[in-house]
Amino acid sequence: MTTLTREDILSRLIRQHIETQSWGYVSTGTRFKVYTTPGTPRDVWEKIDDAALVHELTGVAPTVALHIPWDKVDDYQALATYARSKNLSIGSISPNIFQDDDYKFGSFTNEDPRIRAKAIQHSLDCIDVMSEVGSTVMSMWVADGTNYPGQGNFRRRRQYLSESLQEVYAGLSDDQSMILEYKLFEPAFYHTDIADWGQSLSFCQKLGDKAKVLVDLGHHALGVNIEHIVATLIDEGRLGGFDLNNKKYADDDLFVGAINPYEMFLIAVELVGAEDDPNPQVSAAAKKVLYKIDQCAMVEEKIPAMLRSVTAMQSSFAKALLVDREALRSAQIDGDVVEANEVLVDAFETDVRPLLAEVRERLGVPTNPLAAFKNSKERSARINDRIGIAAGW
Ligand code: LRH
Ligand code: MN
Repeated sequence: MTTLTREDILSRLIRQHIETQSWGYVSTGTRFKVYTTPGTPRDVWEKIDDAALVHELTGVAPTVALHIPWDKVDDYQALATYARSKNLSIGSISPNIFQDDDYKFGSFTNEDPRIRAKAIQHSLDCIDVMSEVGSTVMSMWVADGTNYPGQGNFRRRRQYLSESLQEVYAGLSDDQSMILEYKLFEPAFYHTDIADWGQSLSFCQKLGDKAKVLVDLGHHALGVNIEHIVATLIDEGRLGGFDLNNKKYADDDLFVGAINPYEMFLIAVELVGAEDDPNPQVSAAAKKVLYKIDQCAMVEEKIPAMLRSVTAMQSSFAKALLVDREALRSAQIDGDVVEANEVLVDAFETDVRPLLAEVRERLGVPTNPLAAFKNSKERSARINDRIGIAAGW
């Protein structure tokens, strides 16, 4: 088994930090339909209430990501104070440069300099929001792309994008950073300007040290080896964070571990290995990686779906911490292929529920957060009290 002591593993799991996302608590759907669910928040304050409840029930979700303008308020300091009163902090801030009508033909890549300037100004305004709420991470997704060959000039767009990102990057203060997301397709269906990890990495390297890559687990072509991408980005010192969810086909945004928990485990193996890397730069960078949920509960209740994702992340990391890395290394060096895989699978197939129950006891939270919520008055109160239009995106 692992060379880590039980106490090592328990203390690592107790310190785990999973950031939930405000838009994971509201009505979202597909282009075909957005269903509502009883008890859904009606505004950002109720989104904060739900994120705070998820932290209260798990002990490892102390921050919530906001998306602007979905979470726009007149007084962001009041919002941060409200969150703190609920034992929660505001986490990363996402500018929305994909829903305004002006962005029909792109935001940072638009041929019209006035529209590029508009997207840049919105992003700079989001940096002001970060300063007001005490957030240090800008989570940037550029949805820009085209639907048909010939519609756009790849290199001219790349030039516009690079210039736009530089203007936003220049607005960051020393303690603020940017994580740059990539996505293979959707909403664009022919090309996307930041379509894969390599394209995001090349922009980040051009921007500077405060720019790193954001890996959304739903943004790859089928069959792509995400744990290998993660290892590569760790090696480049440019892994900034994750948008955590799960998928069967495309950007399905299902909850973590619902379809492929083994993949999430293999990704966690790369991460805990990096946290313990003898190279202090690698381990320090690995300990700064942001784990942010980015899912859409389209037909299921939002809080249970969020609890499923947070506890699935705890399970993936608990199993990854159980990997006997010395046995793995010697099997790899000896070319003992079957043994090497066996070492991993042995950890993956270990029942970590007793270990996680102990983590939760030490955190003073329910040993089964999902069951605790289901039987709670919190759930029934939300269903009974939250009358009126549910928030959505
Ligand atoms: C794009 C994305 C991005 C968010 C959006 C809500 O698919 O993953 O991270 O801004 O979802
Ligand atoms: Mn995402």
